[in-house]
Amino acid sequence: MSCDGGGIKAVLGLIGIFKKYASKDQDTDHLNKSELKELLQKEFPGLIAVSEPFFQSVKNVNKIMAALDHDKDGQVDIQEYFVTLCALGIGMSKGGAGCQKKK
Ligand SMILES: [Ca+2]
Ligand SMILES: [Ca+2]
Repeated sequence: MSCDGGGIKAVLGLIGIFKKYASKDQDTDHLNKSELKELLQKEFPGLIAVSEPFFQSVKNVNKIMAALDHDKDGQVDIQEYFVTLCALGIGMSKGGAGCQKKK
């Protein structure tokens, strides 16, 4: 498989972001609460302010974790991470630029 396409590079970049933060403790396959918080703050700044219903209701990392942790094991795995990105991408595609802050 060629890895030269923009789409492949974008997906690899998203995987790289997950691994960068998931690897801050010994469990490199999952984001714990602090890893998730750091990922969201550094890679998705302003996400909570994005006017998407999925994120509007979340006020703290506990609620974010609860929303993303579909299998309720207390951590976010790569599948849960990509499900979240899908929801975000769909919301952003419907909302135009997607990174406008709600007034
Ligand atoms: Ca981890
Ligand atoms: Ca989980």
